[in-house]
Amino acid sequence: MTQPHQTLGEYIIENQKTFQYSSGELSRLINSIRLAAKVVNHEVNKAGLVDITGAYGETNVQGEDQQKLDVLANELFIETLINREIVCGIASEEEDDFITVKGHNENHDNKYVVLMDPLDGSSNIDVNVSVGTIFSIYRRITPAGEPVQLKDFLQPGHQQVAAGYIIYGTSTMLVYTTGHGVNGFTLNPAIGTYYLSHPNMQFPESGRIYSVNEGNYIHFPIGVKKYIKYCQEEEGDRPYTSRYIGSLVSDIHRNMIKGGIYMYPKSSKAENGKLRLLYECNPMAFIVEQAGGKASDGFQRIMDIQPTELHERVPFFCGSKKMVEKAEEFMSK
Ligand code: P6P
Repeated sequence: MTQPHQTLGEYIIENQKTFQYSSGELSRLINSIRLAAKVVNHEVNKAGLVDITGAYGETNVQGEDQQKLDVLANELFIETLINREIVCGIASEEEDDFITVKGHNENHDNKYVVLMDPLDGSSNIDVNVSVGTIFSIYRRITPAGEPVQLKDFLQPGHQQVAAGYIIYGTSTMLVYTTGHGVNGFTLNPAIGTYYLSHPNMQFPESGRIYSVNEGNYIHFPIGVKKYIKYCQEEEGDRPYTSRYIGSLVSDIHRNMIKGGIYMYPKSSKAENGKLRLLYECNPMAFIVEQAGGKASDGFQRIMDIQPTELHERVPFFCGSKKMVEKAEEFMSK
């Protein structure tokens, strides 16, 4: 009989000592995300069956129609994180401002802040395309005991202590890093347990997949246009294959397994691109770099960017190291 895969719980306990500041709180934080993800997974998987899909009739701070599952996922993760009394603050794509969280005795002693996109790619829900949750975890930099402040959330990505995503696809996976490599856990929905299915994930150094919304081609900077044409030329291992799901977690997860580059460049329609630095680009960049890949805005490392506001957007080039470097070469000319 093959050795059963390690469960997420067993993995966390075994690697507890490698967590920086291993007071067990980060483990409990990851566990709370694991629990909320199971509930969201249940709701996402039955979305077509009950009147829970479709727009919620509200728009979020991004001006995007809020899908009902967006709102539900946001509320579920916030509630779970607050109940576990580990975080002092939460920021979410679905919340205009950050949420201050008090501890059990009304104090502000909790050490961590969580930033998240509770359900990225939610416009895909009604067409049954996979979506994802993205989370980013920092230690607060303001003194414990005081209410969390905006500066606790505006830390550069290289300060993250953990980051991860859940992909609600043909199977549900939790993929995360605490700075010691990237591991993927697949949920067995029958028993509600995650198993270590993808240990030590490595981003292939190169690949033959490029992911970009080519419908925006005419609006891209000339360097991006020239890189896309480079991908399409008949030479060596090119032309590459174009694969774009329109769901960030799905596109990057596929490229991390097969090799490839994901691009959301700036354009004449969106001067800083579309993706948010704090709860989309930074966590994905942490994961991609920990797996040996690269993530930049076309010019500088994503995780070195000093954030200035919660919902700021940045251009995003992310994936196989050699492919990102080639794209940056075209951008620099
Ligand atoms: P476009 C989903 O809304 C999202 O934030 C990412 O998940 C996805 O990669 C991107 O936007 C798709 O944007 O403009 O190509 O539809």
